[in-house]
Order: sequence, then C-alpha cells, then structure tokens
Amino acid sequence: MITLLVLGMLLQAQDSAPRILYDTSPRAVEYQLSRLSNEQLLRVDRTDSDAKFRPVQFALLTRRAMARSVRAEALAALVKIDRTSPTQVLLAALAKVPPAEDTASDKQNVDALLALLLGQPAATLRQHRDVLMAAATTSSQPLVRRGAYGAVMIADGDPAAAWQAASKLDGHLADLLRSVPHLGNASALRAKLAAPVMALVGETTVPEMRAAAIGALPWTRRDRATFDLLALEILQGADPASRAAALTSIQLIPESAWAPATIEPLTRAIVAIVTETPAAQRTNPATLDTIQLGERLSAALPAETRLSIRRELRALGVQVVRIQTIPEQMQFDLNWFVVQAGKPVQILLTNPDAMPHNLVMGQPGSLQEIGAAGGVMPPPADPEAKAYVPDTPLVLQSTRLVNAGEVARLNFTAPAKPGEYVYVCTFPGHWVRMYGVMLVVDDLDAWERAPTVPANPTTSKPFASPRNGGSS
Ligand SMILES: [Cu+2]
Repeated sequence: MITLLVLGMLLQAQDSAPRILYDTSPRAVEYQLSRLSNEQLLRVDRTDSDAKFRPVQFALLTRRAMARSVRAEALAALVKIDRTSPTQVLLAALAKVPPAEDTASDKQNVDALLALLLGQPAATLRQHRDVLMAAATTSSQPLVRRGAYGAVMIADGDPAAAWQAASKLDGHLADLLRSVPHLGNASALRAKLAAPVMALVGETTVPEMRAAAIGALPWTRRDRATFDLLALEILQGADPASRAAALTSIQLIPESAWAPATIEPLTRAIVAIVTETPAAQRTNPATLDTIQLGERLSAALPAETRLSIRRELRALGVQVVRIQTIPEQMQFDLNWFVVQAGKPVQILLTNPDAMPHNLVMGQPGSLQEIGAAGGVMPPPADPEAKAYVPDTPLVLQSTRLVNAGEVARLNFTAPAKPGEYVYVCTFPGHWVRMYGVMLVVDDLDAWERAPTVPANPTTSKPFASPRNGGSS
C-alpha cells in the first residue's frame, strides 16, 4: 500500500510541470532550464506575453531535436514578447547555438533554424535587408553570417550584392557558400549561383574557400560537368578538406549524370582513401558515406570488377548497415539486409521520428514472441536503462530507446549460424509493423553471385524490396 502511494506520488511528480525559479540571475535561469530534458522543458508553464518566460521560449527554439511545430510556436512567442521580427529572433538564435556541426544533432539543429530564417518569403526578408546585410558583414558568429548572407541573396533574388560584400571580408565568402544548401525553393537564385561557384572552384587555392565552394556546387547544378569536376577533385586534389567536400557533394549527383569512363578509377580511389583511413575512424559518418558511395558506384561496373571492389571495401572494415526510422509510420526504412556469418557488423540506427524507437535483434522466428514480451513490460524507472527489452535468450542484441533526432550504434559479430534473424522495435505496439530481417550467409561473395531474398516473418512471403518506401 505504502509503495503504491509512493509510486503514485512519483508518477504525479513526473507528470507535473517542472518548477523554475525566475527570481534569480538570467544565467541561473538558463542553468535550471539546461538541466531539463526536452520532454521536461515542454512541460514548463509559460505564456507568450510575459517577458519572464523569454528564456523558456528561447530554449524551446534553440534546443537540439525539438519538433518543428514547437520551434515555430516558440518563435512566435518571442516575436510577441520582444515586439520584434522573426528575422531578428532567428539571428539571435543562430548566435547562440553550437556552431560545431560535428554531430548529427547539432547539424539538424542548425538546419532547422536556418530553414526557419530562409524559409520566409523574399518580400519579408527584403523588409529587413539592412539588418541582414549589417549582420552578415559585422557579426563575429559564423552561423549568423551564413544565415544573413543567404537571406540577403533571397531578398535580392540575386547573389551579386551579397557576393560582392562577402568578397571584401576575410573568410566571409566561405560563409556565404555554406548558406547555399539552405536556400530552399529559391531555384532561380541557385541557378544564378552556378557559374560563380564553379568559377571559384577553378580559381581558388585557399583550402577553406575551395572546400566551401565544392560543398555548394551540387546545390546549384547536378549535371555531367559538376560530376566531372568533383571526380577530378577526388582523383587529383591535393587538399584533404576539399577532397572530403567533393566526396560528400558527388553523392548528390544523380546516376544519369555520372561519366561512365570515370566510375572505375573513382571507385578505386575510394578504396584507396578508405585504406588510408585508420581502422578506428572507418566507422565515422563521413567514412561510412564514402564506403556507401563506393558500393553505389561499383553497381554500375561489370560484374567481375564490381565483386572485386565490393570484396576490397568489405575487407577494409566492419560491415556497416544504416537503418532509419520513417517518421510517423512506425517502420524501419530497411526491410532486410545481408551479412556474412562470424564477421563484425555495425548497425547505425538514426531516428528522425518524433517518438522514441529501439532495435532488438533476435533469433530466426522470434519476432512475435520478442515483440509481445517487450510490449507488456512497464517503462523502466531508470531513464538510462534499456527499455522494453525482454530477458530471454531469443534476444541477441539490443539498443537503448533512441530519442527523436538521435543515433545509436550497435556493434556485434554476426551469428556463426546462417539464417533469417529478425530485428524489431519493441516499444509497446510497434513490433507489428516495425521489423526486418538480417540474412546471415556463410559466404557473402557466393551469395552475391546467386542472391536469395528472405521471407517477411509476418506473411512468410519473400520481401518485395530491401528498402521500405514508407507505405502505410
Ligand atoms: Cu518503434
């Protein structure tokens, strides 16, 4: 009885709004807010009229992995509280968020704020052109400069004035170039940027500027000439930052624009680049993208070359399998994948959905049992504990619950016994839709010569496609 009472009180405490002491210094208020999780922050009492709640609204606008609708609401509240424009609020927000884009969640955060700033109509941005130009040319914050140069270009419908201003200031042209991927639907403006960006790639030897121009290029055009230029940078470029940018940019070029004669030397260069990369760094996102690019390019090669290149890439490290959740669909984007028995595997699970998901790997035929057992477990008391993972020998591997915008890595050795192993999200109710199959084979090379398709454990029929487009 007493335990039930305590439990009830705990649950009540968990559901009620966290109390914030506002009669302290701004720094102390900020500190209290910084201690709250996103879920707790969302429960903090607030209005859009009392300046006291400004720090709460600002935190909601600038937090990593915050939903778009929450940010939009916080932005509207800040505009009202400060009696200012969204442009001003967003420039202030960009000055405050971590500029480092080393992690996926920081990058998503910056992307979200830039999308709010640059997603405004050109006519609105034009009303604030003086403010934007001043911010672009005088701010000490690279992200503010990036957003402001992009906004001036959208306001003008033309890059000339912003480009000219940025050219006169040390390092500013690189900030302008980094805004190009964020220009949204301004396709006429992007087209106008194609010639100057391509000319800059041809001219500049300043590594930072060159890398930024190469990063901007595929956002202005994605044709054969762009492919050739990026391929040349990968094959012959001397500067590592520019080569890395070219490897990222070339992934955006559609296969129809690939130059057939360049594909084999390019895949060989990629094998060499991955070989040069220390083993411990081969699971970095950038290297994983490079390996995936090598595999994609090799698909266009004759069978024998393709198989030998894939074998080389595979021999270089762990086999990495990237799986994403599909927002609002309760599904993984991968129906099945194949690995070699006894070889190291890394599953990289990214969750762009608003709700948490996990991935539990189980013995062949165990989907229903694991899904049902996980779904009836209570939420764990310890927020760091793995949730909804049933204690049964059927479970081979599991991640923790992955929150919105987060990534989890699962490193393991593939089972020695071939078979159709299942993976499933055990969050209550998800297992009926959110699952897939890891096909374990004795010899991957032999399998690639005569591929087989595993069965969907629910229908017992072979999967129609390894990828899941998100049908509902
Ligand atoms: Cu799920």
